Amino acid sequence: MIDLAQLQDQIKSKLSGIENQSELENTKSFFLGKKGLITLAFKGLGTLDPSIRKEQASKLNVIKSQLIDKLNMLQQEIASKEINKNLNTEKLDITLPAKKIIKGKIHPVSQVIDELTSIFSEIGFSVAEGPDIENEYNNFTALNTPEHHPARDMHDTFYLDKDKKTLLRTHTSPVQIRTMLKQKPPIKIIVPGRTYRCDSDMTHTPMFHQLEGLYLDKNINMGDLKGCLEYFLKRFFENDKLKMRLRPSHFPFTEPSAEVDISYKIDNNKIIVGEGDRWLEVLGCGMVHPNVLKNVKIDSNKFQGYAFGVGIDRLAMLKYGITDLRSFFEGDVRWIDHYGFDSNDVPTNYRGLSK
Ligand code: 2NL
Repeated sequence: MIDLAQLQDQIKSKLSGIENQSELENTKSFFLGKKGLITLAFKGLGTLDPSIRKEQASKLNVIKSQLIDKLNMLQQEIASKEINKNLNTEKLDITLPAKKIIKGKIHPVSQVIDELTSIFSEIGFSVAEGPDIENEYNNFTALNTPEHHPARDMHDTFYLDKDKKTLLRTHTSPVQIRTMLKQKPPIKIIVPGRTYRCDSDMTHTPMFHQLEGLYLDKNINMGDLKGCLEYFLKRFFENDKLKMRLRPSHFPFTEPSAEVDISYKIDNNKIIVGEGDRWLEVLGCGMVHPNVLKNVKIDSNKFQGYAFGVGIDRLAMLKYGITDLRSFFEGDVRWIDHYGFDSNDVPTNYRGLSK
C-alpha cells in the first residue's frame, strides 16, 4: 500500500520545482499519467483489505483533486509569465517606415515639379492650377496676343473646334489670367502643368511641361524679378556660384521682356551647369504688360508685376543628365527604374532637394 504522507511530500517537492510548461507536463504525467504514482495507487486499491480500501480511496481522491487544482493554477501562472516575457523581448514598432518595399519610382518631371514647388514656397509663392482645355480668350486674347500673331497659327496650336474657340493650352499663362480675374493683388503664384503645341522632333514633344510665375503688387520692378530668378536658379542647380544674365527679348504679354541665360561648361562630354564661361538659355521673363492688366481689370498705375516661364522637361534634362527628351514620355519601365526617384525621398527645403 502506498504511503500517503510520502506521496504528499513528493507532490510538494515536485510542484515547488516547476518553472515552465514542459516541467509542468512532466510532473502531471509523473503523478497522473498512465503509469503515474496516483494512477497506480488507484489501481492498487483492489488488492487492499475492504476495511481500509474505502478510507484510502477517499484520501487518494482528495490528494488527486488538490493536485489537479494546483496544477491548473500553476498552468495559468506559467502562461501569463511567458506572455509577459514575450511582450518584453519581442517588441514590434509598427510605426517604423517600411524598408525598401516600394518598387514604383517618381518620374523626373514630378521630382522637378516638387523641387520647384519647394524652392518657390520658401519665398512666398503658392501653387495655382487650371484646366488643360482652354478658350482662346484666356490663352491668347487676354495675354495681349494679337488676332494674327504667329503663335495662334494652326501649326502651333491644337484647336478643338472649327471656330478656334477651344484649344489645348499652349502655355500655363491662362491659369494666371483666371487667378487675376477672381483675386485682387497682391498675387504671388507659380503654375506648373502640362502644355501642348503641334510640334514634334528631337527636342520637341506635342505635350510638354511648363512652370510660370507671377508676382503682382505695388512697386514691383525688374530688380525684384532678377533677384527672384537668381535665387531660384542657384537653389535649383544647387550651385551658389551659378552666373546668370538677362538679354532683351520680346513676348506679347510682357514689357520689357528678357531671356535668361545661365553659365555652363562641357567636361568629358558632359554638361556642367553653373560653372564655366558658356551661356545657356533657360527661361523667358518680363514685367506684365499694362494691356494684360487692363484685360483682367487691374489698374496698372497702382499695381505692377513680373512674370516668367520655364520649361520643366528641359530643367530635368539639364539637372539629371538625361539626353533624350522623347524618352520622358515613352513609359519604358527600365527608363523610369534608372532615372526615377525613390518615393520616400520627397524634396524638402530643410532636408535637401535631390540625393
Ligand atoms: C518662355 C517664356 C514667359 C510669361 C511667360 C506671363 C503670364 C502672364 C502675364 C505675363 Cl499672365 N507673362 N508669362 C512671361 C514671360 C515669359 O515664358 O520662354 N517660356 C518657356
